[in-house]
Amino acid sequence: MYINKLTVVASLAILSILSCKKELSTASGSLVQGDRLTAFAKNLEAHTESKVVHDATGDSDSPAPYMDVVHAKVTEQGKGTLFFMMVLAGPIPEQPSAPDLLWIFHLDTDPATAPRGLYNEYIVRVRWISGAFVGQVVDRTPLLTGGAPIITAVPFSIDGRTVKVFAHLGTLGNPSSFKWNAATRPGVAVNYVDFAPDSGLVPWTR
Ligand SMILES: [Ca+2]
Repeated sequence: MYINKLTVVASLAILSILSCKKELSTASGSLVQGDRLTAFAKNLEAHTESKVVHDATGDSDSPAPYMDVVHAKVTEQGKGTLFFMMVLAGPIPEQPSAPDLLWIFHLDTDPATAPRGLYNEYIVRVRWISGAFVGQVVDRTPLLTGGAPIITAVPFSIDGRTVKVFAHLGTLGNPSSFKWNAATRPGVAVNYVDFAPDSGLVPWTR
């Protein structure tokens, strides 16, 4: 009985290490952190959490702490639903004074295409516009054939300094993998004020 249990545990550990090695080959090393385990285990944990990005506090071009990304994460939650989370340096006001604010995830689902010259085929975002918050997926792929982006409303939440958005993989073209970043900007026609990571994209694979 004990031997069987040990065998199972050992097998799981091997599977875990193999899985981590697989992720290591695609992950960008400096993007992830773990803080609870030994150095060796920390490395393993970092690989398994390769969809997490930590970003510096205070590096935003906006003085508003709620436009300063400090943490972002993309995980699959339930069958076919992606959970996007962004943590900011300060809480988002219930009624921001700015007319337009965006907390954005850019998704590059096809490295071979660049709708309107940009790398990202999809945008997942929470937007403060016209006096209300909305959660949206923006499908930019129609731009490749002269069409207009398709905007779909999706569930979202704001809890203090944490923004969450939920999107079905179907609204994102059912990708088996993609690369992403998180960003903030005070309006769609002005510069971004913060990116996480500062440069490059984070791989996500089912
Ligand atoms: Ca930041």
